[in-house]
Amino acid sequence: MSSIEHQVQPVRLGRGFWTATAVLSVLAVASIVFWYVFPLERYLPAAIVTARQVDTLFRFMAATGSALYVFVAGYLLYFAIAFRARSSDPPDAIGVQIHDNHKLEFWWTLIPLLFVILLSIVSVRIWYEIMLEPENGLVVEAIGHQFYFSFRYPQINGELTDEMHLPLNEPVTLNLTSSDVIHGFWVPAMRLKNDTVPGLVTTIRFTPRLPGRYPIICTQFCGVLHGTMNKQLLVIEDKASFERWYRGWQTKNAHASNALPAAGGQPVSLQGGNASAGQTLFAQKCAACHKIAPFDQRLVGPGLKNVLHDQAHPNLVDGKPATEQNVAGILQNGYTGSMGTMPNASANGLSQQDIANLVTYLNTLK
Ligand code: HEC
Ligand SMILES: [Cu+2]
Repeated sequence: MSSIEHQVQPVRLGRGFWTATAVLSVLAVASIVFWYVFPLERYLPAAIVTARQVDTLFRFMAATGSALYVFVAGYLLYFAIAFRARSSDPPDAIGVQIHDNHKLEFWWTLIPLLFVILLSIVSVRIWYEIMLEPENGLVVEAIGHQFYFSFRYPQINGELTDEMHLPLNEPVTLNLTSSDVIHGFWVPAMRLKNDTVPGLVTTIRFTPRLPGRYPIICTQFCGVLHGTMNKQLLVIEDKASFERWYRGWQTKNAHASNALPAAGGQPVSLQGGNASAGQTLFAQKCAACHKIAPFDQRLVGPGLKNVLHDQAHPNLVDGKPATEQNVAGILQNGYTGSMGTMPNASANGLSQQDIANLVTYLNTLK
């Protein structure tokens, strides 16, 4: 028998094939059931409302993925064994060469196509639920540093560097940014994760639903001590405990705002400030680093549109209340904080009159 004749033998799928199919079907169904009964939340609590939606998506993908894997890997094994070379085969025997099977090709295109469409519908629905979290509520900032996260809260001076506390069942808007390199803010229990990028503010919204203490982990390799950025905790607690914690920090950090701005010990005189001269100066000396836009819209430094009239940021970056005198203090002395360095008056080439003009101008913006 020549090897050419050998090639045209039709392939027969015997009893073995149907047995294998039955076994694989049982395994596939078992893997689907496994993912739907597996107690995910026992191993990874769902700390926020939308965490459960993400779990729904995860279960769906894991179940369908495992079932698919069972069939692909199972048939691969079955065919490798069923069609193996036998010792009775001639030494030059080659396997059956098959071209084109329109029926098979039709189904293996259609089924994955339908599956991918279904997957995108489920994903988009869940994505919308995550994006549609309420916009009001507590606004918190988390800032990545080498090698820790710091947190800013409305009406608490300065930055907190130990834990991030949030009240139960209240919508949160979390603004993320970085002071040095790219970090990744990840709380596995929230199922949400976002990079913190210098010069950019990204926002995530969520509602805590389960009290507890959950690790915050950095997910971008950010330097030698990157691996240590998993020590801080997100603490979700009832409203009363949160209020106690919040007031505690307000009192503890209160002194920061009581210090007077010093221009070499002397307050800067704001007499005779001219707003339009200030506006011109701003375009020349400040616009490279600041937009006339809300605080969160950063270039290098924060947006300055509401700097003197911002309910959400009653304090300046140095923790002092947003008064004309304190803004003048920052222009005079500069300030290095979590976002970078605001140059002082001599670096910016500002006279006392320039400072008065700039502050007067900033005060006209709302
Ligand atoms: C090289 C970039 C740079 C330039 C130029 C610059 N700033 Fe800044 N400024 C910053 C940074 C960065 C911060 C925030 C510092 C921090 O908290 O880390 C800041 C903070 C401030 C703040 C405090 C804002 C707040 O909400 O607390 C004010 C006000 C301010 N700058 C005004 C000005 C003015 C007016 C000028 C122009 C004379 C100017 N800056 C020029 C980088 C700059
Ligand atoms: Cu990091």
